[in-house]
Amino acid sequence: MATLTSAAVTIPSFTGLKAAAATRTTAASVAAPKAAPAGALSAHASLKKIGAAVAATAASAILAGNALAFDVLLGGSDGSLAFVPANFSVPAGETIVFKNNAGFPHNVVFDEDEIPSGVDASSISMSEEDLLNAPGETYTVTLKEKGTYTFYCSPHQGAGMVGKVTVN
Ligand SMILES: [Cu+2]
Repeated sequence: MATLTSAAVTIPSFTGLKAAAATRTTAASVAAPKAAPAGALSAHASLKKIGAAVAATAASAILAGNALAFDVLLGGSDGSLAFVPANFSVPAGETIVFKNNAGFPHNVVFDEDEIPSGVDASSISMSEEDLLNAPGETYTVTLKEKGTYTFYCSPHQGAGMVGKVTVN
């Protein structure tokens, strides 16, 4: 895994949605979506501003078989190379669904130096070479250890496509 420069970790508010989404997640591992704690649905409300993306977001949650998931768009609808939102919180165990939106290919790689100690970055990341190429493609991960995690899109890390999730 590459290490992020401090510059890359400074996450600009690409779309203004930044801290808009506050959800909760719980711990878990990678893999298949599982039932998340109730109340996570409120996360979807914060995506309202994205307009058309709302329907797509809901669809992805349904496809994942998990209505209680936190959705993150890969690529802003305005063309920005960013995670939307780029900075959010989830309760431990809540499923996070990263969905290809625009400007792909994208991927999701957690920085091994910027995640809670004891967590294996490779177990929660896509490989650097693995890319989501098609619109609507998703990558799902569930984080069980509390703490902050920094992640990036390897093709666009240099362009500032980095994000941070706080697991409470
Ligand atoms: Cu990207």
